[in-house]
Amino acid sequence: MDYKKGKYKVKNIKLADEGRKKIEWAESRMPVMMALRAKYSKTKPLKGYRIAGCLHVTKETAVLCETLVAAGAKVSWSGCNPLSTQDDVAAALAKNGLEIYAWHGQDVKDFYWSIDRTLDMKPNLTLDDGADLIFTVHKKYPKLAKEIIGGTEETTTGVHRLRAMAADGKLLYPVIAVNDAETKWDFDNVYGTGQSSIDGILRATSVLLAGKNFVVAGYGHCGKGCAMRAAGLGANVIVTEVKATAALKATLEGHTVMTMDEAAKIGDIFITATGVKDIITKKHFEKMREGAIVCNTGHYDCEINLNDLEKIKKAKRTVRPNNEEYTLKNGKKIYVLAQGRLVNLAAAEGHPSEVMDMSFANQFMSQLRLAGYDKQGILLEPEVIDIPVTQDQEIAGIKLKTMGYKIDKLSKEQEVYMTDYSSGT
Ligand code: 3DD
Repeated sequence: MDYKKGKYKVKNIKLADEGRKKIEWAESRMPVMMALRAKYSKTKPLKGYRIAGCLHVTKETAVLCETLVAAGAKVSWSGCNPLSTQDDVAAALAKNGLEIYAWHGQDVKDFYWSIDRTLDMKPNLTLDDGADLIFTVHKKYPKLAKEIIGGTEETTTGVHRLRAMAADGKLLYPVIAVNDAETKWDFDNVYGTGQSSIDGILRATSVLLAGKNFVVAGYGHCGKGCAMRAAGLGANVIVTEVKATAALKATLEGHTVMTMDEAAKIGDIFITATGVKDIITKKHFEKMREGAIVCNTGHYDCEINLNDLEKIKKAKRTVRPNNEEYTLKNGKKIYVLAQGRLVNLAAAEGHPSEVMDMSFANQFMSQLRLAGYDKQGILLEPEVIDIPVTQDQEIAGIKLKTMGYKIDKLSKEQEVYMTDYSSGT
């Protein structure tokens, strides 16, 4: 398609060549996705399907988008966070004919305008990260929801919201919980978030982590990854939690556990990874040390209460890209990264390609699964659906193979033994 006639709105189409080099870099590190693209570009099982996507526009997402198109789908895309779009990647996608509405630094109006544009093509499949697209369909286009076969959801926060909606009987079409796939949750959320969040902090501050008191709020998969990688760089990791078992796991990993009220007094760097609002508020800011750095790696920007900070500041200025210095009335300076939005995608490039390879293989295969049900005339209940266990093993198997690893196989006798409850010691 001649991009001059194409439907898109990006920051600057001239950035396309730079973006294309980043996408090629990602392709060379996403062997599972490229294997799926090679396989399904021949049979085009998504021909006739229209996918509206709302997911961070990164070099890895570009590989997902172009693989969906290669498999025959018509795709229209928006970013799922106002600060996470990589403008050169968006330009490269537009120049290659993808319908895309995404640019870095959108305001909330732009953000929802972009989602609306992706719905102009009347999708029959949706692909979300944080469920803003599916909620827009439910709120503004309930009639369109009736035409939608199903959707997929990338992130923990989004799956939580959708499960609550389904429990309320409000979900209008089935959604596959991509986040809950073992080959997403146990890899992307832990190893991806761990590395990319540190990446964002270092790009925005270039501080030494060794010896610093590094406070992680939330010890779920994401918090665990951040704690692990900060400890690896020599930081003293402090974990705050509300769930006893999670806090206990943190102590057994060698991290210190305390309340945020206590951690606020001694922390040098704070990162929130809870999915809950108001984790760091006025009373915490007022206790913080001079020069404390505060950031978030949760999906929404609700975890650090910036309204509270505005109330107790006497000055604010941007000191580095994605790094705002707040001078408080008590004279101390606090540094907030990426305006409290997810620091890994707003101040860096998100998770590395190698780990997104598996997350997006789950997205791609889940879209194929929904199209497959449709072709068989199977109407699914409007609920949240899990990934089949076999899919996790299949994706992990392809990944291992591309890394040159071989694993053992159970013999027939061993398989029998596994299910034979009669044999004991
Ligand atoms: N996310 C993290 N890194 C990403 C990347 N490089 N491209 C696209 C999306 C990316 C966020 C989500 O994949 C997922 O980790 C989440 O749970 O939000």
